[in-house]
Amino acid sequence: MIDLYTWPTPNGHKIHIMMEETGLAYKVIPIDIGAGDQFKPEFLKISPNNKMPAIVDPEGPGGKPIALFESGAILIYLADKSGKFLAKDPRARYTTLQWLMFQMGGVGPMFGQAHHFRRFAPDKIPYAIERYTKETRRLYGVMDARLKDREFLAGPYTIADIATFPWLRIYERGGLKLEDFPNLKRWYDAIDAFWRASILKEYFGKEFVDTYCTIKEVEADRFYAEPTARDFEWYLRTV
Ligand SMILES: N[C@@H](CCC(=O)N[C@@H](CS)C(=O)NCC(=O)O)C(=O)O
Repeated sequence: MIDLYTWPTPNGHKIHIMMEETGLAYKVIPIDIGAGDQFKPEFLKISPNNKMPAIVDPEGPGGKPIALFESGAILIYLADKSGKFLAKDPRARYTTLQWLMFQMGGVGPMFGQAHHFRRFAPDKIPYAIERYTKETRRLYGVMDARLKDREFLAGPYTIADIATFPWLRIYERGGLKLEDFPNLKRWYDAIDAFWRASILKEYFGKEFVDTYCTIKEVEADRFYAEPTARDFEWYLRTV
């Protein structure tokens, strides 16, 4: 049983999706980043960068425990462990890793800054808003062009899509419209439909899905800034 240290943020959701899609056994250990759990010495031993998500797998390589932080590294590890969503064939594998790194180095940090300066910064700084909104729009364009002639970022559905999707779920924070990027929207809708219908719906029940996944909820910033009672209900169900 893998211990998953997490909180309902886009980086956390990457691993929630991966765990559910692979069917690996896991236990959630909430790291309430609003309350400062990420700075507790016991968590820093696992994640010295004081960020969630992180995992501890008691059955790591060589049958020995392994602790990992950084969602990209965790996704690669879980893909190798489960044999899913990351091909063994070198060409396909590197293509997936390339788009995973594109998410880790581009989409995550840049969207994060755009969301921060647009929605959360106490002062509205036009230079910062413009800079990160522009970069977010550019990254949308890169993905839209990539998805023009393939279903998913690396071809088949892989950890690159799993890493990217949670950041697109909150696209309204970036001040952009998915409708302006038709290939990206088609990709988003396909994963959204699958993720909601096949996994969350069955696993958590309709009420949870409807409340948790709607843009309305995201707009209210409840699922990120102030996890709801339902978020905690989810943890209780998964622990
Ligand atoms: N590159 C890291 C980023 C993780 C990250 O930024 N986590 C945030 C929440 S989404 C966090 O734990 N923040 C707490 C803090 O910085 O104190 C990853 O992908 O795992």
